[in-house]
Amino acid sequence: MSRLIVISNRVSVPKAQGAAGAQGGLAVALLAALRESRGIWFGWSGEEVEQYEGKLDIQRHDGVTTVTVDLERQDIEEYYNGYANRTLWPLFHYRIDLAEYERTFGSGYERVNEKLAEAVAPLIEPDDLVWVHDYHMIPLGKMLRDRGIANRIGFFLHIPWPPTRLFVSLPFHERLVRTMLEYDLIGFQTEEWLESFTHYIEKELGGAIDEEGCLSVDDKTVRARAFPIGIDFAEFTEAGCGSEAKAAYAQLKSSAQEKKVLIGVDRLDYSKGVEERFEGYERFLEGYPERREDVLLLQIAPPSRGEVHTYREIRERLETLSGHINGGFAEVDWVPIRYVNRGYPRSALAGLYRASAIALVTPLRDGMNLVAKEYVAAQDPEDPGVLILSRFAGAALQLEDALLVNPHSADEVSEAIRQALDMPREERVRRWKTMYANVRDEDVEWWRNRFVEALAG
Ligand code: ADQ
Repeated sequence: MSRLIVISNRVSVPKAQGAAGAQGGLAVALLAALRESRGIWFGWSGEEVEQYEGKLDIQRHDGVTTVTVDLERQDIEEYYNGYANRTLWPLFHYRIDLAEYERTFGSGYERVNEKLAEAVAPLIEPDDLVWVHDYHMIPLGKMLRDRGIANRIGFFLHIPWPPTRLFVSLPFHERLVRTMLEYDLIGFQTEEWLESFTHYIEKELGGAIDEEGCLSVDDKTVRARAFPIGIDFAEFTEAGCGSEAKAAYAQLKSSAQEKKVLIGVDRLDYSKGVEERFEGYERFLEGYPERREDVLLLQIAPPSRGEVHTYREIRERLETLSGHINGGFAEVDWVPIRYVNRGYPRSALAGLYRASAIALVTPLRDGMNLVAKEYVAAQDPEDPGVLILSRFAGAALQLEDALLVNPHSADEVSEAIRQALDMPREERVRRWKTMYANVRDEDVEWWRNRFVEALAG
């Protein structure tokens, strides 16, 4: 088995025993593969340093080596807060209205990718498989090639790839995509994002695609395929049986007092459609006044990327909107929205999901969306809840038995809530069963193995 080198913006250091529940499913899956292959996980430490010197912080925990570097202020501003989160993130989520095309962001992004390539290249040995993750690191493979790295290098994009007509609004788009031709394998979450990418290759670069998914442009070829990511099913199910999950379940059940709970769990981000969700819920409260007091919406959304202005704005807008809805509809003993601005460990989330009759997962655009899968995994097989899922989430291509909605339409969201509340148990069980089989079988290990095998083969 070849040694695996994982490269991503941030590195997850293995946690001490007992704290595993706090670690994301992706981290758990990658750490398991790294442990088996005695691999290395490389990336930014998340820390700032006065002056960048490329000093490596090498640590070994539980059979895994992690190697991190600190970045200086300007690097973090231009590469992370700038190009990654203010240019690529909005553009790739179809929000060209929010995308900022600052020249310094683009040059900072390339500069930091060069620094990271320079730092990691000496660690790579001839038989290693190199796996680069996500939009922070798109050109990294090319920068490794420039340093003589001839290994197999794969890239996986966790977020959507935008349609060509939007993507070409990015200055130097061709330069960015041409760096991707240096990979051996490029993975997308769904066929839809893969299609957008191949469309760009054909229309803008005059490339050709064969039946195997090999793209060729001039003298370069690269394989591109869809590899939908899953959750760490075994770990999540186990967490759901633990005391933390049970306590969260009991607490929500008792405080809901027989009302049906609708749950939303999101990182606070405009792509997640939380405002539109609140509006859909408000439409439901207006349209079905007699059912108001049967329901409550629990929205969990911890702040993210606090340094980026847009994120402060969305937080303020959500606070105003939930205040407006609560002000307009609340009774002495009932408040329609409980808006909680903090994160929870996934073990507690498992209990909250199980206690909720409906999940509202309504992103305006999402690479995959693991919350939808976690909700399905957490349900009681005898009495499962209903998943209302945006058709614009990658997960909708696998979870076809969810109630699929257009998250921009308050009417559709409202109607789906009504339909979910009225859905007979047999139908809930039938829909849940097929989704559950998918979430269980196409889990994060399945995803990781498919990618690594395709890269190695
Ligand atoms: P994210 O945009 O972060 O990830 P998502 O897949 O929904 O989105 O969530 C990732 C994890 O964060 C889940 O395990 C979830 O439980 C946790 N989480 C989210 N909100 C939380 C909250 N309020 N409190 C506690 N935990 C919370 C990106 C892409 C996605 C893609 C993933 C994985 O944007 O489309 O599914 O990567 O590839």
